[in-house]
Amino acid sequence: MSDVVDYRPMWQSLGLDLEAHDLLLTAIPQLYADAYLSQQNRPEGMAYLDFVMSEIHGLRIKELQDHKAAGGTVIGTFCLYVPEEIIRALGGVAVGLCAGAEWAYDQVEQVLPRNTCALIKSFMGFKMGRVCPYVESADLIIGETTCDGKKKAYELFGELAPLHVMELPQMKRPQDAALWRGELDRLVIELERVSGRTLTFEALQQATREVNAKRRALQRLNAARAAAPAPISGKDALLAVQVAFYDDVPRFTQMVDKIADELEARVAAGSGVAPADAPRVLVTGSPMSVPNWKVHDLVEKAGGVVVAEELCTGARYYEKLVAEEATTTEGLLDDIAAKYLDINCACFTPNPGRIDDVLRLAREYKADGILHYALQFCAPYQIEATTVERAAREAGIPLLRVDTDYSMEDAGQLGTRVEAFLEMLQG
Ligand code: BJ8
Repeated sequence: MSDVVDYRPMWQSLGLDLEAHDLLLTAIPQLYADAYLSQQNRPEGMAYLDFVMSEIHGLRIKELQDHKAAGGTVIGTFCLYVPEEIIRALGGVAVGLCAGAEWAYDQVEQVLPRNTCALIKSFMGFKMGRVCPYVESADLIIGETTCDGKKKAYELFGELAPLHVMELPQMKRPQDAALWRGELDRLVIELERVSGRTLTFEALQQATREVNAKRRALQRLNAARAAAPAPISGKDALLAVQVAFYDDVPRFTQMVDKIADELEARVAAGSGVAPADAPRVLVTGSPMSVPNWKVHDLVEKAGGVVVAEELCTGARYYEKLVAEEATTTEGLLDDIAAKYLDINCACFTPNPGRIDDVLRLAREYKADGILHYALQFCAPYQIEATTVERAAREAGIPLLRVDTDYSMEDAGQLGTRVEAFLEMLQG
């Protein structure tokens, strides 16, 4: 946090538990320093993301308060299927609320079973423990019917915060697409109510262009990772997508484009962050929210390099764009609905698109191996791991399955498995 500005009055006005919040703010910089600042030869442009991280509960929250004071709204989201374009077009700033750290589990386990995935326990814990200024800044939080755990947890979460739940179908047939399109209309009505504004074509078109530009910048940054040696660590690339969920969109786009310029120059010069023969790993599975850097950290500290993520905090976030040619609001909403339904989450059945994506990304990024990461008790990803593993075997790509949570208790054991996997890849 900044040494200069005292944010405590702001946190207090948001209703945070200041003592608990202090504890959280002591833990994250240590984690960050160990995982991030210890890296060698990072792109200079990463200084921006270091700064954003250092102000994650400070300056960015102040910006959100200023935005609200100027008549805008802050809208919290938990899932990639929630269209940021519509939120922005109605004067909202979208902020991703998934949390990647254990918090207030003693309180959470009074209302949720212990064997609930860490992502759900964590978002409930951040709310029940009153330590997240993003949750407390939100005028509305949007949930979605993805996995059963989230769906049922939202019923309890909705008792604590203003919540709107979108019904996400679990198949991709024409009738499912029609249902989903209707859910976008329902979202527009709810956001118009909360913002007091009316959706216009011009605003939706501009928001679509801005969010696409953000995705294009991330596409550029990530495309450079296909080179050997990799010009940026997997950890840094993961951080860029994590920050994309809550940073100011045009500013973030500009800064990521600068990092991409730097990476393209590194590729041209043949310089990188790891030796050219370092084992290259594709990571696929459950999302990784800040400050969940555990798996990338283990791989890269063991001498490997993560070159791509088939994750919601990875390619699923930036690969697909919304078509920009529509000339009416309805047409744009159709295109937004189509783009978002085209995300391949394991909550869908069947989900062949994800298998195709994993194999394609492994090829494009010249991965030597695939690490399948699932949160414990995340049935969709833990079960789909079997299908991914079979496909990888058929394609001749070694795969390591890692089921874990947010604690560091298994780090030693996981580290040993990761090291053995990397050795095998080096053959
Ligand atoms: S689009 S991955 S963000 S639903 S980890 S809560 S699935 S039990 S988060 Fe997700 Fe949207 Fe899909 Fe992405 Fe359930 Fe699994 Fe927990 Fe999960």
